[in-house]
Amino acid sequence: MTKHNKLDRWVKDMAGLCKPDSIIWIDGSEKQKKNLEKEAFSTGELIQLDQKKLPGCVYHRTAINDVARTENLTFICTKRKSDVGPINNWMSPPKAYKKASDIFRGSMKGRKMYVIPFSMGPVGSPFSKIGVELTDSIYVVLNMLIMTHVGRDVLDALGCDGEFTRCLHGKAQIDINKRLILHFPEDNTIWSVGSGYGGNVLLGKKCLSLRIASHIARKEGWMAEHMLIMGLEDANGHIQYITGAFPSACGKTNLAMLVPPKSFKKKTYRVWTVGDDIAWMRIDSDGCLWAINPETGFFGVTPGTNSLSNPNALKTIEKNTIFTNVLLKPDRTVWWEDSDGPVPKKGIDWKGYPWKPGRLDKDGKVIKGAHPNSRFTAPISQCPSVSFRLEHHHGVPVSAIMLGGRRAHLAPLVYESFNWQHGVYVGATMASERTSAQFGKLGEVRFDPMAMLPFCGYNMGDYLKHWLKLGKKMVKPPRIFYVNWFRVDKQGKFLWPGFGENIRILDWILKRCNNEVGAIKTPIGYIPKIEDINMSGLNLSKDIQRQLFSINKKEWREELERQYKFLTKLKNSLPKEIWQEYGALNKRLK
Ligand code: GTP
Ligand code: SPV
Ligand code: MN
Repeated sequence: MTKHNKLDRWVKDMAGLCKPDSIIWIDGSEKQKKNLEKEAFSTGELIQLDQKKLPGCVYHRTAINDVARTENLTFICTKRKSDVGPINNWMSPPKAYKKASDIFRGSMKGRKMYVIPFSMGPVGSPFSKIGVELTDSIYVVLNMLIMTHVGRDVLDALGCDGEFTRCLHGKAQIDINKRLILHFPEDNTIWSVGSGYGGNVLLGKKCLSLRIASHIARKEGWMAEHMLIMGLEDANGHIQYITGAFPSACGKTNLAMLVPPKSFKKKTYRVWTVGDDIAWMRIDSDGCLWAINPETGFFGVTPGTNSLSNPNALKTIEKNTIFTNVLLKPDRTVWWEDSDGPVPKKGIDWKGYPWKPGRLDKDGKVIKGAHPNSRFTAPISQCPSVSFRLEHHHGVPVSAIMLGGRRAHLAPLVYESFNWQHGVYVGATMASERTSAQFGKLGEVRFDPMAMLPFCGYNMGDYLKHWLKLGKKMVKPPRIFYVNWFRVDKQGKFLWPGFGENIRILDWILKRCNNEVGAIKTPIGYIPKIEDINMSGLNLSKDIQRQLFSINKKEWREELERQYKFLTKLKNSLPKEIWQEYGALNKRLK
């Protein structure tokens, strides 16, 4: 199948370790895909959904203990521990290869090994990266076909000696005690074993496009970020692009395909979706920052997705979609909490048990039909707002970068950093409440620099240095903003309606980029003058508007203490500029 000797050798070596019954090369054809689906239907790995109502759609359940990324089992494996820094999990490469080999050994007996050549970014573009994933899971193959460019043309682009990331995945026993997600940036290699959940096993996504790519980007002078990319076209046809780094399950997919509400009349925008999760950005010959989305699909959160919150997502998932861990209805369609239509009278829940609304578990909690981190996998090309520049190798120029997270208190709806260096400080000290996209305690606030805490493939201090360095190289660096859609009132209700209404904040961000409005200087950054935000048709009381933008100095001083504790964890790798910014903020808050 390949004239690339090193690739051929590696596939044979890995097959020697895992002992599959056969090896199948994925060619990207519709025919092969259909055959794989058929095989997965016959084994129960997939269930075919009603082909009239949901053409091309399939259903999958993961194991019950395998429903989110497992950050504690995720390691960066470099020769020197100091290269991964104080907050990444580290394992020495010999130990990591040995531990994983013991699990991989013979684990594909009775199974097939699929070879998936894939490209992150358009095939053949100078800014794309090629990987080859070996897996014993048809579910993984079908997801990769949606999420990346797969097939023969990738092998052609690789030629007989091209560089590629060696990605090995095996389900083994799906045993949480025998699960490891290992990255070897010095070998351009990823090994993932013992899981069947998206972010752990679709190795082009977080593993290659963030952890390995961030390592490469540092060497090559570009950035690999956990960001959405969207364009906003004004009435004159002028399009400006914004990226946004929010932690997992904090609103990237929703914002990337936002539909402006009817009540927002003053200015009409058309939204163009470029990406919802990952941005690769580099300084182009014009000295500006340009971004591409290396993926071709969405792996999006289902609960809460409905025709009011995200109409474009609903249109995107009408066909050719893989639904994972949602509720299966008797008519072979799907449902999840807060979706459209009536709550079904019965169904089979994400665990595979008969389900009825309102049933309680042994702790008295309502049993959900869909897991809170249930997902859809769908081609970005099916999104009504997909950008016409998606496949353009230069990508799109970036006017503004948003940072954000879930903060019930403290952080205002939006503020702007004073400059690039201050913006990097805001990113370095970002914190957010934990969501169900990660294993761990829900709701706990944790620091998550640039939404990259679980995804940075090297020392976080060096990563922040890299941001500072690139900022100095740009002729006109994007402005950096912070947004928080999740502030609540005393009753715990969201103060801001969010979703489509977020256009009002994006409108202000663009006005700031175009020097059309002033702002109020506060200790933490510039906040809007209320009259500069279009609130027409929202019915938000003056008091709520005030609460949304209030900055409580006492609370911020407490936050500053937490920031200090977090930053000291990064130790001496932390750039001095970050301490400068800390000192300046401390002074402003006195
Ligand atoms: P990952 O795929 O894990 O990286 O998540 P994401 O950042 O793309 O988040 P997504 O857009 O899927 O949203 C996650 C959850 O946040 C969903 O349950 C949404 O309903 C909810 N959400 C998104 N945007 C808003 C908003 O503006 N306001 C509120 N209140 N909730 C939102
Ligand atoms: C995230 O958790 O940030 C996701 C989903 O986008 S996963 O691919 O599982 O990482
Ligand atoms: Mn994500």
